Amino acid sequence: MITGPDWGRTRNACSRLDDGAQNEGAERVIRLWHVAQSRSFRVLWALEEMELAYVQEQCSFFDRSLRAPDHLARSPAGRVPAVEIDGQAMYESGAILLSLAERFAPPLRVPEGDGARGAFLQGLHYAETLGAHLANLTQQHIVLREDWMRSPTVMRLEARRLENALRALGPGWVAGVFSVADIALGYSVWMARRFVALPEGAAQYLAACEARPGFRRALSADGPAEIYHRDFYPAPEV
Ligand SMILES: N[C@@H](CCC(=O)N[C@@H](CS)C(=O)NCC(=O)O)C(=O)O
Repeated sequence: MITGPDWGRTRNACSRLDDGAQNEGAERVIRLWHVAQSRSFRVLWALEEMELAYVQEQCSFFDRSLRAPDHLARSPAGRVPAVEIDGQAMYESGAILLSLAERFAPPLRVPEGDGARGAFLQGLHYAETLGAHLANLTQQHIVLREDWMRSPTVMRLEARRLENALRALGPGWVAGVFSVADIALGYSVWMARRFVALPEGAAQYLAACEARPGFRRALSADGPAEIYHRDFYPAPEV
C-alpha cells in the first residue's frame, strides 16, 4: 500500500508516504496520521490485515505538527492515531479498529449476539489497561529526560503492574479467532516487552502476532524509531 518511503526528519508537518494520486482518485480514501512505534501502529497493522489502500501521513512528536490547528481539528488532544475515512475523522485507536472491521472486514470483529462478543470487547478495551502502564513507563523512562524528574518507585510499581496484567493473555487469540482486539492487544504486548520480561502466555501470544504477514507489512511501513531506542528499559533498583 505504501510506495517510495521518504523519511524526511526536518519538517513541521506530517509527510505523506504513498502513491497519493492513485488513492485520491479512488472511490474511498482512508488517511492515517501515524508516528512510528506509537498506538497508531494498531491502525497501520489493521489496514494491512484488511489489505485496504490508505494514505499514510507520517508525523513526529518532535516538530509540533501534532499541535497544528489542522491536526487538532481531527484529534482534539493532538494525538495519534487519527484517521479520516471519506473525510470523516476519528481519533481513538480502539474505536477506529472496531469501525474499520465493521465497515470493511467483518470477520475481524465478533458480532453482537455471538457468544465470544464479551471476550472480544473485553480484549479491545483491556489493550488500554495495558496502554496506561505503557504510557506511564514511557513517560518515566523516556519523556522525562533528567534523573531528578523520574521516580524509581513509580517505574518499579508500573513495571510490576504491567507484568501482572500481561498474565491474562495468551497463548490463543482473545475471542478464539484472530480479531481487531488482538491487534489492539498485540501492539500493547509488543511495547510491553521493552519494559518487562513477558510471562510465557504473553510471549507466545506476541510470537503469533509477529508471525502474521499483516504485522510484518505494518512493521516495514512503521518508519524509523521515534520513541524507543533501546530494546529494554529495566526498572531501577530501589
Ligand atoms: N487512547 C488513545 C491514546 C492516544 C495516545 O495517547 N497517543 C499517543 C501516542 S501512543 C500520542 O499521540 N501522544 C502525543 C501526546 O500526548 O502529545 C488511543 O488509543 O488512540
